[in-house]
Amino acid sequence: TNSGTVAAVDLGATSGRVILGHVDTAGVRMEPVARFPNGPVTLHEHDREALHWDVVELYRQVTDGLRQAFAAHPEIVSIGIDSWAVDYGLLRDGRLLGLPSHYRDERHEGGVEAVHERLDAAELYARSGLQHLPFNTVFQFAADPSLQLAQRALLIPDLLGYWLTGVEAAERTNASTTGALNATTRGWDPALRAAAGLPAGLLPTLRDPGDRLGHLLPAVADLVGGTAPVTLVGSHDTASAVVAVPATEPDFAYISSGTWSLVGVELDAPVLSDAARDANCTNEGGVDGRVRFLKNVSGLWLLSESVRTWERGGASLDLEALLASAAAVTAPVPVFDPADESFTAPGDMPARIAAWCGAHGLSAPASRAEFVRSILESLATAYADTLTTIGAITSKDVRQVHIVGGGSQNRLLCQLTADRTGLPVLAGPVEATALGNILVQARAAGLGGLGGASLEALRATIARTVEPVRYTPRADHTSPQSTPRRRMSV
Ligand code: ADP
Ligand code: LRH
Repeated sequence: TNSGTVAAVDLGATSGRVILGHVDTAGVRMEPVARFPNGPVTLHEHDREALHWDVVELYRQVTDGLRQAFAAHPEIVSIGIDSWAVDYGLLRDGRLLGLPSHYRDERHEGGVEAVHERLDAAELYARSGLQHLPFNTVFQFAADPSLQLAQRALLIPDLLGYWLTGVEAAERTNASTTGALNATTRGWDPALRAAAGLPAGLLPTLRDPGDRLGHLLPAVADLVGGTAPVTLVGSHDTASAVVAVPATEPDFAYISSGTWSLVGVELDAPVLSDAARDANCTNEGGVDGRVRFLKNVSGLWLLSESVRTWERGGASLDLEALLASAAAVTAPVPVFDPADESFTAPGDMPARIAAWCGAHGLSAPASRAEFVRSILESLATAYADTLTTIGAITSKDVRQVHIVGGGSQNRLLCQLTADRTGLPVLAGPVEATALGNILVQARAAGLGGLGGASLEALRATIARTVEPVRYTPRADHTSPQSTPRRRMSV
């Protein structure tokens, strides 16, 4: 049959969802089934508070969502799972060895030095092509006291896939965020594995988006009230989001905007030059062997964590109203570096932003509205600087910028991005990640005439289905020549 329904499980760092995709030759229709919160859980550990993911609760929410999905649509032909990158669970005898660590847990920093002692930063980059982030999986491994007890490490979507099917695998796009995958061969790299101190056999066999992982285990099928195979998708959420960029021309850049902002372009081969490494750009694996050449420049975490701080003081804040007040700010606000590592851990974000400004000779924002404006100006400036750098490194002539994900609903951020880049911004879809997840499953199942379709054909399907909101650069708001790490007021 040419039409059918698939279920996408998309786990973001702030929320998870189960969304059905009804696919036919006209396009894709999404039907949200379940949405649930996600976030760090703090647990005391000897002399400190450690950040974890409650993956057991996520499993419960996912199976609950699938139960609702099967109740509404028993005909579901496939299930696909994606999540945020880098984090993993350790298994021994098939059993989880403790709750996975959260990438914002500070323990990982101890792993950086240990890995660098074995392979210096240049050699690491030459092999993995990965942006240095202190929570890259190899650094987490090197700081993980349970590693020597473990027989297997499974990244989060692979862990959920294992619990659903009993099959262990490492989906390749997400594996590319570990720092143990070779950017050129796209296989596990023995030198990188050794540098992270990984026991033999810890990392499972690599598999690709579109491969079938396995059928639901009988006990799981009972639990969810139906059955279907689990199909591997771009299980790194950003890989799925990039599949669903509604681009109709080749020379586009994308910003996948949520907790993080992933700013970049799609290439056919990795760029491992000194310039790429100096700019801290990453070569992550995309669906169909494409390279996601991008940079993680932090994201709306800065805003959500500020809101959380203010709400702890007793206020109850409406995001729309806060963004409207930020849009009305006319006073100059400081532009700070959103990727500064002082903003990584949970905590009082406005105080940290004020501290950054103080340390760099800038006056701190004076009100909540100014803080929000400063965050969005700083993100938009970082986007523009990053696209300038990426354009220079890749010689790609970027003509338009697609913003996808939750942040594409932020009209002020989209407009500022158009102003700072001087390029038209096309905003949406909001649920790009789920759409990319759905499309890769639909292609594997041959739904909607998509069997064997190229990424371009998948994107054309998205472009037929969703109409992005267009933002045009305002001439009088375009900033002068962008330079990296600009530290002045706008
Ligand atoms: P993740 O997948 O990382 O959990 P999402 O793609 O779901 O993130 O994006 C979440 C972000 O989207 C929020 O932090 C918030 O800033 C933004 N957002 C969500 N809803 C709105 C809205 N109605 N208007 C503006 N921004 C929004
Ligand atoms: C976005 C994301 C991003 C990674 C980060 C850890 O959700 O997957 O691509 O850098 O989480």
